[in-house]
Amino acid sequence: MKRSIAALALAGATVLGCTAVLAMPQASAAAQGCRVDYTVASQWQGGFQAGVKVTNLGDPVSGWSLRFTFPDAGQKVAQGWNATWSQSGTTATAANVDWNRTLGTGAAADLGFTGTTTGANPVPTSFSLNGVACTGSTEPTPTTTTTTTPSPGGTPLAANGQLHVCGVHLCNEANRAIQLRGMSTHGLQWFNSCYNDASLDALARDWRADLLRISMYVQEKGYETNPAWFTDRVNTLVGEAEERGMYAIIDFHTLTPGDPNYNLDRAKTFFAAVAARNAAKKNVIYEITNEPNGVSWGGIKSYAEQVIPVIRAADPDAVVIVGTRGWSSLGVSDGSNETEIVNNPVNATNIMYAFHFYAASHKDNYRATVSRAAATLPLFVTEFGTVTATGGGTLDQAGTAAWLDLLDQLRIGYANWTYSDADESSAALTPGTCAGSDYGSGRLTASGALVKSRISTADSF
Ligand code: IDC
Repeated sequence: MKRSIAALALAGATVLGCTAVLAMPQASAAAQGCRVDYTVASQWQGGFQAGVKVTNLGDPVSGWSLRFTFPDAGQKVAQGWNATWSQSGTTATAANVDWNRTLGTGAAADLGFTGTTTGANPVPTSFSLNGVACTGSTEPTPTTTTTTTPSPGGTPLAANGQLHVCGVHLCNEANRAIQLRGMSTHGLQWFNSCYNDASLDALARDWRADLLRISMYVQEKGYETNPAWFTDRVNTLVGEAEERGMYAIIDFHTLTPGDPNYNLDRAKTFFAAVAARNAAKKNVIYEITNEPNGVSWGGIKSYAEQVIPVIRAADPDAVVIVGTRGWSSLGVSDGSNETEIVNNPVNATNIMYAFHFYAASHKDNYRATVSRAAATLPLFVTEFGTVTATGGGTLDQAGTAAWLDLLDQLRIGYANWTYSDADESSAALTPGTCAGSDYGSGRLTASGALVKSRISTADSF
């Protein structure tokens, strides 16, 4: 839900107030107006991190810059994201980057930055978008500020229906190649409380996610410890995604041990149950093994050829995704490449192959492999991180942008690790978020803001 007033909020949800009306357009002029939600996500001695969500309330703009003034001359933008940041005196400017150049009516860009400060840390003032003050309303028709943004064509699920693989792409019922973009849960055994009505509403409406990947670890206190509970929880989350018009990837999150055959019997039991339960649903995609490691491609293929028939017996038309060698790197992390799959594909139809990357660890040689493989193999990036492969470490903004630009260009779907409040830099939500009911912009980490800004752009279904 969009708020209808201009609010400048600090962490702790203090509404600091709305300001005077500006932007009186002439009768023939384009409607202009904007709202800014400014949130201090965290503060420390000498520094702070802020989220700046700018919502365009006027006619669509293509190319924009947001300006604001720091009341304290000691405040400086140190590093920003989702825009090109600059500062002159106390005036900071955030100019659009390529992928958020267009802001439709009601569309928002989530920007953020870390800043330095020498003293008090007051909230900036005088926000303006393309020179028009962000008062939270347009003139002269304030009613436009209370409408929620209709998503064209309804939800992703309503727009696309039952999916299938066509050539190297994922296609919708109209046989059009589509890209699904969304988020992965963290391990349900640890972060189950992060998947509730409020968080899933935010994911579907605010993030405009097409997809929820449901990561069900098998080991590490996962499925093997309580098959009935995990099966039930996965089924429930598939239904929660469906209610909100999102697709759901059921991820049988094998990791350690890396040979999926270790879990073959469990996989057959689990997939027989979830495929029977969800057969009538159009929003389900099955990912039969997360990241095979320490196992040959032949071993993975053999596993796939035993699990896929179990799924097909219950749910014949669903897309199935098969993990690849070397932690779903198409073999690259094991010194191989996609040719081992191209020369010896899984003997099944309507399947895709998984590729995973972590932007700070996996660079050009991985991108080159994906570019090449995408010409022959249907690929789905069922998991990626903006950080290092440990799930922590530095956020690699440039690497993430390079990857997502490539995936957009190739129309390869993706899910980001993770939609959780884990205390690690890959998590999209700040620690403690899931203990409350606020999943708004103020709870985003730098990674969350970056990924949300990509996922929430208009789909090209
Ligand atoms: C990581 C989690 C971390 C957890 C660890 C062990 O982020 O909290 O302690 O798993 O289970 C993957 C895996 C994914 C990893 C992630 C980051 O699919 O399970 O999650 N990662 O290390 N592959 C590459 C990176």
